[in-house]
Amino acid sequence: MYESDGEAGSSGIPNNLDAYFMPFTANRQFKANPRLLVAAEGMHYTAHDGRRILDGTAGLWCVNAGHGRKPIVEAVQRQVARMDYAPSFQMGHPVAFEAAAKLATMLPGDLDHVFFTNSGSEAVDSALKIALAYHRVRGEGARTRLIGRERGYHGVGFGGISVGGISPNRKFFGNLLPGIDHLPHTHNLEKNAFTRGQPEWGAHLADELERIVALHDASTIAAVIVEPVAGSTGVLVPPRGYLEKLRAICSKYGILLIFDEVITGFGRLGAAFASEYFGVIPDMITCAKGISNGTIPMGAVALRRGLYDAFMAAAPENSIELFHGYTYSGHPVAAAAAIATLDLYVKEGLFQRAAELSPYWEEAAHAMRGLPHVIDVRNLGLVCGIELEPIAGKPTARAFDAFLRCYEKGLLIRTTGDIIALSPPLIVERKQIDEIFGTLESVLKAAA
Ligand code: PXG
Repeated sequence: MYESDGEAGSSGIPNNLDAYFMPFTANRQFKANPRLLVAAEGMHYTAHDGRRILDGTAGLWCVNAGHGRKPIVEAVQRQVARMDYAPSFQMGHPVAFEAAAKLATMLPGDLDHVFFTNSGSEAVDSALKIALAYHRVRGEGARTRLIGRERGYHGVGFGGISVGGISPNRKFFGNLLPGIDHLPHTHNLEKNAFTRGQPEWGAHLADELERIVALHDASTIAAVIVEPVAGSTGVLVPPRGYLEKLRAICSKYGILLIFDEVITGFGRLGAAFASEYFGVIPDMITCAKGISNGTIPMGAVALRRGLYDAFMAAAPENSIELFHGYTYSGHPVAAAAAIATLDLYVKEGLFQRAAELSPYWEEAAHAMRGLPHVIDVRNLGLVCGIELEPIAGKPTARAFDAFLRCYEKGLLIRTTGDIIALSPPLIVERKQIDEIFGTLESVLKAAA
């Protein structure tokens, strides 16, 4: 049972749940029946009532090396004791430089410069700003349009929700950024349901970018941003050839291509980045989550060398090249966590491990086909989406019910709409894969 600092009642639940306005949560429903996690180790959480919960989602897609990993915990402890904080404007500290250099060795192609943020949302807004500023410093300041995609999730900053394609994340928040357009999403159950890996149908949807360019003219477009595999809206795997086409069209028109790899980075697909997995090199990569294994908040924008060089070439040596940054850019404790995390990924070969496990994962996921209300299963690397037929008039209810039942049975899954998303830590064992899908199977059968 969880021992609190005196604020919790005998149930292990804090006496006051009211003050905390919870993010992306049905606050009143949650507070009426709270689900609290109080400890974590390896593949498991401990719930407030003492139950062990198998983590089928790596937290929120971030704890790729598993929970409570000693080398990361100790690196954080050492760093916070040695130096808690140092300013990052016109000052520096060694740990941030080391973290950037280490990350650069992991990045594909000539993406070898790194700008640090504290989250994926900040990474996205930073990348969009860098894109605008890059064109401006090169004398193409008319390139101000940003192109996102329907069903894209790029965090919750104004830039991210503007290029994002999720209606509820946009409609409450006014006018958003001007000068945005969207590619169509690639999800199509009629053509692609139950595809293993990348679907054959849909590469032509990238040609919509040609239509958008024809409408606005390339000279007004700064960047295209997409998730290589869309995570939050339910694991949408790119059709074969789709990302290659986007790359070719962007190159043809001098438009920057940004891959938002907040979820796909750090081994989720069985390679360091999706960019490496698909063999398509963008101009910038945004990442976060797995960069520090979720221990300390951190995000980053990786840039190709030419972009960094353009900023350096455009301004006199004593002037600031990019008027952007955060108090906590390259925070020493986050940077220490990142260094230890990246070392651990390499030492344990976790990306390779994900690649080796992915056929087993694929089999286990597709065994869900035929269960009640399952209308699609899709997968890549160590991620899968299982789409359920919505209950008429009650969208999201069926998947949320499965989430609650799984939690009761000691399994954490994630749902979005009526889609179940699974993305375990990369240390997952085969028997735990069996347990994840075994529990899910029993829940889907029981709910039928
Ligand atoms: N881009 C992508 C592709 C993401 O998936 C963000 C940006 C924003 O990152 P921050 O660190 O600002 O949250 C994300 C975040 C889910 C879920 O269950 C996904 C995210 C966050 C929380 C829940 O789908 N992705």
